[in-house]
Amino acid sequence: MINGKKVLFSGMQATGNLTLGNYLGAMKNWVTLSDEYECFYSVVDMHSITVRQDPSTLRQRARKLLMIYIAAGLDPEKNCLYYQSHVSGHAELAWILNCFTYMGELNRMTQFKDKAAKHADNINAGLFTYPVLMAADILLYQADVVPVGVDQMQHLELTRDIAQRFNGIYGDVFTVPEAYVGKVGAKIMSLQDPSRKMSKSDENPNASIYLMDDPDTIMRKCKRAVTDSEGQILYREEQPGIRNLIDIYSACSGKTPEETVKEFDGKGYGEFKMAVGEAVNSVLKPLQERYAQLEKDKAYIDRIIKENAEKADYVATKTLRKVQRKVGFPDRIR
Ligand code: ATP
Ligand code: LTN
Repeated sequence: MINGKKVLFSGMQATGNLTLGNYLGAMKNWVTLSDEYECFYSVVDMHSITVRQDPSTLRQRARKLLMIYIAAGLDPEKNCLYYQSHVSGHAELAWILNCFTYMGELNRMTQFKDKAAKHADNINAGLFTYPVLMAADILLYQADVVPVGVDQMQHLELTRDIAQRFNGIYGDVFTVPEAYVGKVGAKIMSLQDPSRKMSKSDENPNASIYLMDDPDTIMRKCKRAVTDSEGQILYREEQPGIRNLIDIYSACSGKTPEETVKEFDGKGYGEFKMAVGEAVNSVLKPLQERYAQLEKDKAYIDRIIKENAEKADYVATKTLRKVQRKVGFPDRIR
């Protein structure tokens, strides 16, 4: 508990161009939950270097991502938005937790297997212990809840196992966190192949809507979205393309999929696709406008970065000192 509220932690990597999937699956829920919890949203740049990065691109993208957090509606005066690399406790706790995590557990992680296959020339130890750093992120802030998309559930289970193992040995040190997965939009699919998830690393630009796409591009991508020849707008497995568009429309307009189906009963695909494009634009336009404003205000963003890093560091250090004592490191002499 901080300020009488439960704690929420989540993070996103600053790699690639953010998609509508990232927004509807993760960021939109962050905004909804931000009043109820004391929130920490990190730009996890330390996770990014598990895959080779160009330094200046990484720096630019990290700053952009932080501004997108704000543009998406997270008030940086109320929510702690910060860079992971500015708080040294993440690396320090990760080291300790590495000594409480088994090789066998890390070997089972499907994201490691996928990324190792994708980057066969650089299977580094950081890629392997990535989930331990993620556990450290969450446990440092004693988070009660962690909103993520479905693909991160396995890492969250491991975090819970590590926390329980540590608590079993040393007493109640860590809060054991719960995952939060949203109801609508938890898995947005590719517009060109609705059997695959919309991903920022897709080579085909028509497969994803990017958060910074202009209105005409968004309309064009929606019009070209792969559907079927059934001719009916129904929410069912047999029509994965239409189902995905219903998910997108519902998530953007705040309706349930059932309400959307009713609204478009008897209408054609062309008309529906136009409505989807307009709904996406109505969500992304204000985000893009706020982002353009923020880009002009360097001093404001710099102040946010500095103040929030200090706030995060204060909370993180409190947990870290407790953990260091528990494992038997000597006290610091003041
Ligand atoms: P990559 O395509 O490079 O694997 P990614 O697009 O999956 O990246 P991440 O940085 O791994 O993005 O994910 C950030 C957050 O967005 C996570 O919480 C993830 O679950 C969520 N997310 C990513 N893609 C989607 C999607 N298509 N639908 C819903 N949520 C998503
Ligand atoms: N592994 C996550 C990003 C991430 C994260 C976290 C999410 C790193 N640390 C802590 C939630 C909580 C990803 O690839 N999407």
